[in-house]
Amino acid sequence: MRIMAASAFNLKREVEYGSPEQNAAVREIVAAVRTKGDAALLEFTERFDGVKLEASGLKVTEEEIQAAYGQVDEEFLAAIREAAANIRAFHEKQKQKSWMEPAPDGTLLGQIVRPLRRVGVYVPGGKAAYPSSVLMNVIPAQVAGVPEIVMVTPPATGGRAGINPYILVAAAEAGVKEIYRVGGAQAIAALAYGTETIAPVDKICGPGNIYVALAKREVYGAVDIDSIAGPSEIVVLADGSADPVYIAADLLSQAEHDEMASAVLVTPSAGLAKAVSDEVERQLADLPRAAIARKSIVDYGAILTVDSLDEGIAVVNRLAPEHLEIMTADPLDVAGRIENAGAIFLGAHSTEPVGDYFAGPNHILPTNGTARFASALGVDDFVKKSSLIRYSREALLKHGGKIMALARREGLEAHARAVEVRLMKEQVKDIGM
Ligand code: HSO
Ligand code: ZN
Repeated sequence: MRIMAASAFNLKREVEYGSPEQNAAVREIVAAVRTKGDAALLEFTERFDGVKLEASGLKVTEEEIQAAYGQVDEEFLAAIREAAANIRAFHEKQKQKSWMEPAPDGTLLGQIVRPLRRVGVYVPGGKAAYPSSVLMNVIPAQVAGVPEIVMVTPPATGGRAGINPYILVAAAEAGVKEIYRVGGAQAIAALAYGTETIAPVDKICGPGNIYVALAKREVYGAVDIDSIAGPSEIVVLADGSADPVYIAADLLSQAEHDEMASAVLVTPSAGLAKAVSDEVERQLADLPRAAIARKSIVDYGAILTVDSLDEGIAVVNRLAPEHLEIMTADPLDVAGRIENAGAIFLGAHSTEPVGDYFAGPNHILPTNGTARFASALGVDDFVKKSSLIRYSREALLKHGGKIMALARREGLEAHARAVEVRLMKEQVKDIGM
């Protein structure tokens, strides 16, 4: 792994906006689904997934879900159940309450928090189909109180209409009752605009390939979407006391996600830098996904040397990583000085997979430096708020003049008069005429 001065490192990955051809293809698919509904879904499913379906085959049946339970092992089932319980418990703490505040003059102000009515979760097919991500998308929506959560996922390619049993079991365990066998841009269009079989949703979330990402951008506005995730990132901030074997393992755990993933160590210890570099090489040797991990390490990975822990903290804040692991003498103290990071893992035993799968916090996190302003997916992403305003007669008499003054300065006379008609009538009553 390259070892370099932190000042020389610049993690720049272009956000993918797709080629003009890809954009045009997506626009065409979305328009076709919007006008032709199920017929277009079936046509695209045959063309892109090589699977010929009837409209009645779009919905995954209860029997298929039960059959999926027969295909997964007990160890997986027990682990995913415990993970789901942890994720649920963590997100319960994020819930915001509606509130109302009356004032002595009869004014009442407040905010009503309500869940979105219907949410669609996209789950990619193939190798990137992660049961853990099903839980991370679905559970916050459920905790928010969303009554209808639907999932879409492409059928296995090459004529088999089946869906990965681990995905189906994760969905069922999370409580999803409505699953459709459709993927790609066509699935996003169906969720946004609805078809004969799939009712439209209010928000679409979940990761997907470039066509899915472009389709989400295309339908944004008609529905809400989550942020479009970039490749995974890990930064480890460690001093000379940290174990190089652990650090190398953790860097590789994220490098194996994607050739464009980024794994970075920041350290003031030259000894640790060298030891981790050697250890990464050693561990790469027998990693099943070594080809992907190696490319990620070579292209986007680095060991950054700094003069002090303080400089290391400044570097981390500049990188604003999706995941940060702190392996120093006092990790909690360092965490207090981190301004930008999606999730922070403290100490030698909090390896990132603990959070990816099990601890409870969400693993859908801001990437590509967006931790400067964005947060983990959570309950807030599945609620909306209505403001509540009640003015009493007394309050309007007291403040009406100020409101009229503001309205007239904006040249909005009808606004002023909506107040004025009330003031006139009420003042007339007061004088007793
Ligand atoms: N590290 C990924 C999440 C994940 N890891 C899913 C394993 N499965 C992005 O935070
Ligand atoms: Zn991961």
